[in-house]
Amino acid sequence: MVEHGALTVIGLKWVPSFAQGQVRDHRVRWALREVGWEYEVELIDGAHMTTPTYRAEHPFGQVPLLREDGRVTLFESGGIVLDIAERTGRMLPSDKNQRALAKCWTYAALNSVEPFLLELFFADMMIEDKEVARGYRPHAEKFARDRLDKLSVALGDRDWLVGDEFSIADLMTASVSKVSENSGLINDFPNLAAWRERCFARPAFRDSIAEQLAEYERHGPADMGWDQDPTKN
Ligand SMILES: N[C@@H](CCC(=O)N[C@@H](CS)C(=O)NCC(=O)O)C(=O)O
Repeated sequence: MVEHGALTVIGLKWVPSFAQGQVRDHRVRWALREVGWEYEVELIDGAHMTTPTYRAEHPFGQVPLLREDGRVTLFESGGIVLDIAERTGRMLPSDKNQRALAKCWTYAALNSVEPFLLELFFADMMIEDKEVARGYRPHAEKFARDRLDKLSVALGDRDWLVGDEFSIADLMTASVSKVSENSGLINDFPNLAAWRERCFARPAFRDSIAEQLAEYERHGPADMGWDQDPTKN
């Protein structure tokens, strides 16, 4: 049993419906639930993220953040998940080569997959000038599709990305794939869609998402300090 201090995951009080289920603190909750570490949740609003106190903890004023009594506060979802895995020895293959590979995948998820899926997400949901968005979308989709295609080849017919068991490679990559959820692109790759279902069927994932969605249900745009849902302007 690995000792740890009292844990608090920092998340947001509310986000628009298209982002619900995607906010990255679910990665931290998922990892903590996988290893059986209990945590509290603190929900913050838009103004709080800009305060110097919060910026001292999170340089970019974002979520997630993981506070732990007696330990440094951690930011950046991949770094936090990796730290939880290394401390507990869970979600990492026992073979040292496979273990190193699982860590590589954690970085690959964030650096080689997520940025490409984010472009598609921006084209579909975030670029306000719809003409610009329409013009850009085919390029964004081409690059996103290319990354998913390569990911699909890398996974092949195996159940998990590295070794024979679920690892942080799967947790991070499956979570990252949610970024382009609205596009439905992953369904063009049946092995990826099935693998992702396997990841998302895990109780730790389901419970972390349910917990997050229930929090959004209890809040609204005003709790974030917004007059209205910013996507309804
Ligand atoms: N690379 C960071 C990204 C964090 C991030 O983009 N967080 C979003 C929520 S999912 C956020 O805080 N957005 C509000 C903002 O950037 O002001 C991570 O993985 O932790």
